[in-house]
Amino acid sequence: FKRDHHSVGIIGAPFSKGQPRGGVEKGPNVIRSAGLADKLKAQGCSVKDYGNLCFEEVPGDEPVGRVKRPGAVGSANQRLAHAVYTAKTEGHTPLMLGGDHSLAIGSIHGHAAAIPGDLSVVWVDAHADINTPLTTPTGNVHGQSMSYLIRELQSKIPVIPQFSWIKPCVSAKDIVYIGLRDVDPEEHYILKYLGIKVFSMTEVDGLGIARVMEETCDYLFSHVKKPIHLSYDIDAIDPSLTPATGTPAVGGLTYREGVYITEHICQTGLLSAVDLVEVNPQQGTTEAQVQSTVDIAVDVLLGCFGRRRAGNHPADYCLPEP
Ligand code: Z70
Ligand code: MN
Ligand code: MN
Ligand code: MN
Repeated sequence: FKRDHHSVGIIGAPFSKGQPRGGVEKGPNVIRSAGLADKLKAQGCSVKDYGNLCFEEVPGDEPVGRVKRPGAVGSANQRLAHAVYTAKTEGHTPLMLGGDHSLAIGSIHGHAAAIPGDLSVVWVDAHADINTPLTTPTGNVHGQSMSYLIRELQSKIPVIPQFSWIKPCVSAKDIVYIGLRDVDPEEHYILKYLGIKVFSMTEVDGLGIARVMEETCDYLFSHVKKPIHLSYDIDAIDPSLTPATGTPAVGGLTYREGVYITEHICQTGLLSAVDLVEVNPQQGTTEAQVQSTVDIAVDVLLGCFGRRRAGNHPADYCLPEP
């Protein structure tokens, strides 16, 4: 068991055009306002905040086929990929604060470019976000992110000029999903067709979260131990706890399951980059709903970077003597 002290590189990605609801672009600042950086420092991390990325307006951004806002989504993700690449190259563990989940395209792309070999992806979400541009029922790119990144799926992806910079960089065998409960039929077919490892809420119920995480790591480590990209959609957690999100789905992870996932991945010592996405303060009905969502997002991130519920103390702590 290892718990190295990360240097966290925070990258704010205030972007919402991978889905239709406004407000998710406020995610980075509300998560910062909950004291994320100070809390990370208090548990022994060093923190570099790269600030928020600026995304360009793309006039006349008409759909390509079903895919909505291809210009804005393509450009934002290209900028994010560069930012994640830079943070990683400068020795930090990139922490991308979204924004919507289309941003995983740029985040994973930049991460993959910055490391010598392949990475693995742990995708914690109510949704699989693996529709292709030809299967998407909505055209929203946040429901398609993984399809652009998986090597084995590329023959099924039509050309989208604004996405031509994206090079598929993840193998289907290096992906684990946790928390799924709202999967389109075409997505379910893709997951089976590619043989992707899935721990849906049914497996979380049947095995318990401890066995799910053990099996996740056994599966990912069965060949070489690759750096882990954790892409965490806050809607994986039950909407009674994290209601301020765009597409809440009942029957989600408990607070304890949601945090256990991060504690377990942290102690592998392989966590190499993190996304926390889909916190939308405009989707909460009350201030308390927003606060609960943001506080839980922060606890998820503290778990990623070393917080343990049993308590923590500095490695060099000495008891005061009278
Ligand atoms: C739906 C689609 C969705 C969130 C993805 C997914 C919808 N299958 N919602 N992520 N938060 O539009 O492709
Ligand atoms: Mn998602
Ligand atoms: Mn690489
Ligand atoms: Mn989701």
